[in-house]
Amino acid sequence: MTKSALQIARAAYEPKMPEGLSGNVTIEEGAATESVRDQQEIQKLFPHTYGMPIVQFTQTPGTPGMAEPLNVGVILSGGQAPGGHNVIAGIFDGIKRLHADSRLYGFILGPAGLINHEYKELTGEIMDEYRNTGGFDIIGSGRTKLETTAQFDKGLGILKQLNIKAVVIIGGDDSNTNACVLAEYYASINAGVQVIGCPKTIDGDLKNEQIETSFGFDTACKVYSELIGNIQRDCNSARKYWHFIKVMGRSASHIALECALQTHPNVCIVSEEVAAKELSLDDIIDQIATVIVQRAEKGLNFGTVIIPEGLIEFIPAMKKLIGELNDFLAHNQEEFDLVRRSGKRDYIISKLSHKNSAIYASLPETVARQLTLDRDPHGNVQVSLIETEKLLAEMVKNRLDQWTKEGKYNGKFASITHFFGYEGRCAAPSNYDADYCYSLGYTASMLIAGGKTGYMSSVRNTTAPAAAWIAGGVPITMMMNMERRQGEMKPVIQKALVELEGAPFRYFESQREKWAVDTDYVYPGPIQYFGPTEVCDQPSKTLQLEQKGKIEIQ
Ligand code: FBP
Repeated sequence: MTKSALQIARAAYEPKMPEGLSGNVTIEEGAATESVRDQQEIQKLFPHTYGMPIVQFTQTPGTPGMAEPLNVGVILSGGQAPGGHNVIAGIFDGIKRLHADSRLYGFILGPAGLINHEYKELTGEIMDEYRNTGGFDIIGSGRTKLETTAQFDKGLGILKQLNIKAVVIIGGDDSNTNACVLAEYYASINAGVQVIGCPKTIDGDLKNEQIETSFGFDTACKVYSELIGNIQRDCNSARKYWHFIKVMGRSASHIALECALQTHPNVCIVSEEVAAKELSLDDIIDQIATVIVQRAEKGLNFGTVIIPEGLIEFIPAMKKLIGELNDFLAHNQEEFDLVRRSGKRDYIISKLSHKNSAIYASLPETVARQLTLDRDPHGNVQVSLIETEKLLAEMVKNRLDQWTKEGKYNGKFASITHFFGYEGRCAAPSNYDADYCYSLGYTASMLIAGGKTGYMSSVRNTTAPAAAWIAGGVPITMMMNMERRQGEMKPVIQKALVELEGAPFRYFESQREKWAVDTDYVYPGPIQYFGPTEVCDQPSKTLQLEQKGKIEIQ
């Protein structure tokens, strides 16, 4: 592999670790735990893994060791997130420290690798190629769901063959829910295989009292913020464009909010607020157009609007429309496929209920078409394929044209649209993510050594210097509740949406009017890997506000 100078320098970076993980590691157990809600149902479904205590590691002198080698399997599940390779490096170094003959096996292309018995041994040489790099390419990732006992039994075959004592599943809320179900199943049949989860997703929506953040969020937001900052500097230089910038986040708006905290755009839409205030698409267009008018009055015919990827499904009326479309297409896909392309829009308009039909008819042609395209395997619309940024730009233009005719506006308006997602998911991890991920992986190996199963690796207090971080494990059942999924009540990890009462949103709310009309842009610049700690090691603004109530360094 040819490497850049930065890659070579970065390969030598030694992630900072919590003191509790150095030397010999002792496990301290807390009190029994309960699930966040629906305790009785969850306990019934997870009799072997429910109620376990939170555990925390403390350091005692000596070197951790085991009498026998410890073979471990690792799976990367779902969308890529910066730092995944360091989680694997942490597991590798952890198990090698426990016994030099321990082996680490990576299952190829996600959970499917376990089911199909596709794996590769991760040797020291391979590992050294991937330390502190972005991407999941060391073994690849996939979105196959591990959920049936037939899959679990098939997986057990290869685990037994390789003498694997534990599997680490690195994934988001759904993958960790599945890790918990797998842990319970293997415990119930005395399979002799432990299962540990690791919190991954750039979306930042796998977090709770014990899990401060999912890895990858920090780096991805820093990459998007660098790009947004560059665009802001460009639009503040040319002074002629409004940029509509959609950022990833399938459901929650954490990425959009964090990018706003880092860059101070003129507008940032937060889906959770849209849902709470029951705003319509029209209200959102009005809000954006009003800011454009206010800035035009000051001669500022340029600006930035940040849009969360999942917005469309949080607009109550759009949610209803999408729900009816999902149902309709689930039952009439064949007939719909037979309709000629030019007639599809009218066909849908003729089939929907009166209200939804009117909303559908009001949408621009492209978005109307995108709403009827490519359902995912569960029959849901894929929001990342809907060009919300174009939808909003086009509708804002129409609104401004109308206001011009009515004499309410006489500024100029030209827009450019962007979608930032894939640009950030495989970036080289920031120091925060490199350190956090390595610690999560090392912690996972110590949880395995401690005989734990059904736990998620946890590293807390991460706004403090790394030495003071607290490593341990949280029973996954503790994060669960019952939710309706595809018509059935299922145990799932609660997804963390943006809390409107939380410090990050509150801070944004207190600043947004100023950011709207003033040009108070921040240009964060690229992630720095070498240099002063206040430049290189800052956690996200979201985390700073959540933990300290303030942003320490802009
Ligand atoms: P995970 O939740 O699996 O981490 O993935 C999140 C995400 O990056 C979303 O932000 C985005 O909507 C989605 O993945 C895109 O999925 P795909 O990689 O399948 O295009």
